[in-house]
This record gives sequence, structure tokens and C-alpha cells, in this order.
Amino acid sequence: MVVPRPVRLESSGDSSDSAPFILSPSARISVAGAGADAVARLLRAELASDCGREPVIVDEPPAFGDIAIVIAPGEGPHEDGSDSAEGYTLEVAAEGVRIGAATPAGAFWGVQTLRQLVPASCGGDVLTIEAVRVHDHPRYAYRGAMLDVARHFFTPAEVKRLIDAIALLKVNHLHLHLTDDQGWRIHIESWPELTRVGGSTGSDGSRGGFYTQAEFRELVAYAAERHITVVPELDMPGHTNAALASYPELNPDGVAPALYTGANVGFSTLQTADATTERFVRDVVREVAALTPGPYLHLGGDECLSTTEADFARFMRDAARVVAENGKIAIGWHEVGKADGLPAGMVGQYWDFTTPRGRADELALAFVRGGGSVIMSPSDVAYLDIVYEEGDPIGQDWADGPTSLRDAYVWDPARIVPGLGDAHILGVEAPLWTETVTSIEEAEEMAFPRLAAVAEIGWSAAPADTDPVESVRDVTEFAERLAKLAEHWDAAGTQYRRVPEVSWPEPARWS
Ligand code: TNX
Repeated sequence: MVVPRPVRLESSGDSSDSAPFILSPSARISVAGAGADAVARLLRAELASDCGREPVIVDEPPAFGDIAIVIAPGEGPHEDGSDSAEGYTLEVAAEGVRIGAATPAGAFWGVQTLRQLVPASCGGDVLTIEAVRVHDHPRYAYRGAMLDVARHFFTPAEVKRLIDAIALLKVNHLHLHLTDDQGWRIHIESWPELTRVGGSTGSDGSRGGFYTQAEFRELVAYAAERHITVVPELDMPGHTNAALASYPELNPDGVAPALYTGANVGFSTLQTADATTERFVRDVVREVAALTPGPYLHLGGDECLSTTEADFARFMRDAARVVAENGKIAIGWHEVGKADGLPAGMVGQYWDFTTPRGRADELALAFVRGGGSVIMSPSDVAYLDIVYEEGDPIGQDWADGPTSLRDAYVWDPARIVPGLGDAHILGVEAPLWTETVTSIEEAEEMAFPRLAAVAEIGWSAAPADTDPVESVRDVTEFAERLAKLAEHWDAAGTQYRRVPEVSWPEPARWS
């Protein structure tokens, strides 16, 4: 009963060693190997907040009834004889619980599986976990969620709450869309007006806000502790009205426009082929790269309807080279595939439909020809801001909406762009745009349960070549696992949409 579905989960329920594990008050967490202690501390914090238990952590071999976390080469699950970087094994038996992994990330994902196996109502005296054996590793290295903090701003505390919720689903990248027409959300020391002016408001005149560099570093560190890499996006040369309103010299006509709080796209552009703009790009990329330990920096490049094709191509090539000079791998929305001379290894993010329209397929493949790879975010199934049902008050419907749980679950990343298979797909990402999403509770309700569907597509086994996608994605079976997961969401206060495909747990009532 785990989401994403593990590669192998055997219930030991019918065998002789079927007795469940009982977490006694004297149980300890035994750690071995570099990084095991940090994972154990997170497990203890989770057991404390989920179940009111705080086992001691010991650096000695496990005794009967302990939870062991062992990190060492060869401890991961073996596929084709190699340790998988994020894989883990988990055994739950009467004698104890044992998580084995070759890396701390693997052990952390093992802990997330264990959390889901612990009954959500674990606050009582006896905590029992059914006996199982799990052998698990991800399909893709990149499993992402995106939060648009530019249209509506979300505080660091709110983003942390989302980080906790996505970690449970083994999502390992959080893409923050930091800049757009409606707001600039990351402080840049060398261009302070970007946040003073450009960060002062948001969509529909909502509260503005921005992250100081210290806050941003702290957010990145919080995510990193949970084995989640933050991917910062500075969207350019379009989607830049907030920057243009802050500095007149970035504008093609040299005049700063008013701040923008509407929901149109495609109307703004930086002045390209210009020394001031070039200095701006170098400065913002340098400062954000310095704040980012992760390998990626996203440059946007979508919907540049006010930039000529030639200016767009030259601008994206030059900006992507600046990212590479700063030691980061550039990511761009798939339109950036129009540019020649991109740095080798640049990553494209595909956001057209599951049936590619126009040149979207060709533009995605351009990144592969350049030695890079592609993140799949097909908007008709993976966009979390699309309405669940016709008439929903929150969300948009332009991407072939509504998008039901079934739509979000029954598709495969390797069956979208002909010629783009798993060898060149870095992973999947579900973006949440926030033109109409005004609070973190609303954001969660748009994200869950559909993000769980995309997380499973990113982690769990692929359908065999000749099999239909449904062979590994049975909505009815997924719905049963979601109903269990929702008990954990309820316990954590995570909001989710009670879509009709799932028999959700009874809402908690006042007694
Ligand atoms: C398209 S997808 C956009 C965003 C909007 C979103 C709304 C993409 C790369 N750009 O600017 O917020 O649609 O669904």
C-alpha cells in the first residue's frame, strides 16, 4: 500500500515469519555508514510528529525490536549487478526493521516507504507494522514538482510545508518559478529594485513578497536535507514585466511599464542584444548560481511572443552560455530548442501535449542532439493548475482541461515524442502555476492527489515495450493506495482534492 508503487513489495503475511513488527517504547534506531545518522534523525522527527515516539539513535548493531539504517556499497537493491543511487531495501519483521541503501538518499526514500507503512493512527500505545520485504529504486533520476511563487507569493514556511509533502512521494526536485510578469521573488544584491519594486505585488494585486538571499539559502538547505534539489528559474526574455517595471533601461523603449497584476502572457520582453541587459543577465545568473548548490539553473524561455525569433535564439544561446560559465546546467522550456549553439548538455522541459502539436516534438529532440536530455511535463496531464472538473473556481482549462486523476495517471513519458525514450528522458515534472491559486492550502488541493500520480510515473516501473500503459497503471488499484496515503495526508494536515475515483477516508470529525 505504498505510493509510488515500489518495484517489489512482498507481504510476508502468509509465511511463517509473518508476525508483525511492534515498535516498543525501548526500540532504538541503530545506524551504520556515512550519512545514516542524518537520515535517522529525520526518521525520529517524523515518528515524533506522526506518532509521538522518539527512539534514541545508537551507533551500534541492532538488537531485537530495533530499526536499523545501514548505508554501505552493496546495500542498495541490485539490478543488473549495480547499486542504484536512490534505491533501498526495506525489511519489516518481528525481529526488527532494516533499511539498507548505498546512499543517504536511498535510505531516506526507504524511510518514506516505512512512514507510509506505519498506520496513520499510530499515536496509541501499541504501534504495529505489518511484515514486508521491499526492493525498490526509481525509474528516473529527476522527479519534480514546480511551484510558481511569482504569480502568488508563498512564504518560506509555506514552501517548507510543500517540501515535506513532496518528500513523502519521493519527489526529489523542487523547481521554483521565481520570476514572472507579476513578481520578482529572489533578492539580487546588484539589482535591488527587482525585489523592492518588482516584488511588491502579485496576481490580482495579491500580497507581494520575496526571499532574501539568506532565506533562500535556508530553504535550499531544508530541501537538501530531505534529498530534494531546488531548481531556481529566472524566466527570460519574456515573462519579465516585474523586472522591466523595476529598471527602465531593460526595456526596448527605455520606459518602465507599470507593475502587472493580470493573467495575460507573452506581452513582455527584455531589450535583447544590449550591453545593459547582458550585464543584468550575468549578474542575476551569477548571484542565483552562487545561492544554489544543485546542478541546475532554469532560464525559462517560454511564450516569448514579443521577441523576434532571431533575437530570441541569440538571447537564449548567450544566456545559457552564461549559466554554463557559472558551473550550472541550463534548463529551458522546449521553445529554447529553436536556438543554435546552446551549451552541450543543456536540458529541455517539454510542456506541449501528450500528442505533440506544431514543432514541439522536434524542439524537444534538439536538446538530445545537443548532448542533453528532456524533462517531460506534458501540460494536458501533468499541469497541476488545470481544473479537475468543469466549472471549478480555481484553475485554468486551456491545456485540454479538465485534468482528472485518471488523466494525470494513465500516460507514459517515453510514449510522447517519437524517438525520445528513457535513455534521453531525465525525468518528469508536474508544474503548479498560480495565477488563480491564492494560498498554500489551495496549492495543495490542486497538487494532491494528481502530483502523487506523476510521482509514481517518475518512480515506478515502466510498461514493457509492447504492453499498453494501463498494464502498469490501473486506476482502481492506485485509488486504493491513495485512500491509505490520504490517512497520512489527514494526519499531516495536507490538503487534497476528494476526487470521485477514490473512496477517501471519512473526514475527521469533532468528537
Ligand atoms: C503557460 S507552461 C505558461 C505559464 C502559465 C501557464 C498557465 C509555460 C512554460 N508557460 O506562464 O502560467 O501556462 O497554465
